Amino acid sequence: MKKLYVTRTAPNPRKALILLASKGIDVDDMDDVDVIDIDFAANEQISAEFTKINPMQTVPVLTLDDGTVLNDSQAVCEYLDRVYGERSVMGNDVVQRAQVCAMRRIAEFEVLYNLMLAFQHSHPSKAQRVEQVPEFVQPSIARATKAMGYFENALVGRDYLVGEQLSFADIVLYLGLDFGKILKVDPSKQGENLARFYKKMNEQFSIKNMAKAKPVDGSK
Ligand SMILES: N[C@@H](CCC(=O)N[C@@H](CS)C(=O)NCC(=O)O)C(=O)O
Repeated sequence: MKKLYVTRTAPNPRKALILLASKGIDVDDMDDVDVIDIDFAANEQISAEFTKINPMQTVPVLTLDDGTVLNDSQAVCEYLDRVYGERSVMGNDVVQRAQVCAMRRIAEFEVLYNLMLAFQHSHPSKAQRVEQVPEFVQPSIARATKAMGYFENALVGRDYLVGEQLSFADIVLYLGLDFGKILKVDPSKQGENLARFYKKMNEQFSIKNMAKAKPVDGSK
């Protein structure tokens, strides 16, 4: 059985969960994948058991039947995209794949990464993991919001960043915008096109809307 280690509230594992959901696949209902929830509040990501699986102590991680360990969200998503569902969210042809790659990297490195940096350097829960430099926080947020302007323009007259269908670039941009809320960067105030894009993505892929239905007795 393959194992997918995730924390359902964290952006990088959410990439994998949203990718599957966008293909109509319920991660908790896959025949050949067991989902293992890693609880950050209990520091499970730094436990000895999990460190053996991923010495980087991060999620997501996908382990395959032959023992292969994929310990990076892009690698996990490339694998899931090729193996499950009909349509690739990485692009329908060579040019689209390249366009999705470009947009995804800009969304990742300029928006999501800078906001994650701001969070890591400011949030008490990250103090043990990161040598916090408070001076990083505001410039990182400013860099992320500046890049949002690029996406605001890219979305003029369009529902998606590339082509006519949702791609992985949209998923990463959405996660960047959503993560901004933790740092009080309101995704509905970064331009009308981004606001429209965020609202539509959030209706489908918010943490709340994707929450695992738990039995009332809490046995699962
Ligand atoms: N390059 C890695 C980074 C993954 C990453 O940073 N994941 C975060 C969650 S979004 C994590 O596991 N953090 C652990 C922690 O903060 O202790 C990837 O994209 O998979």
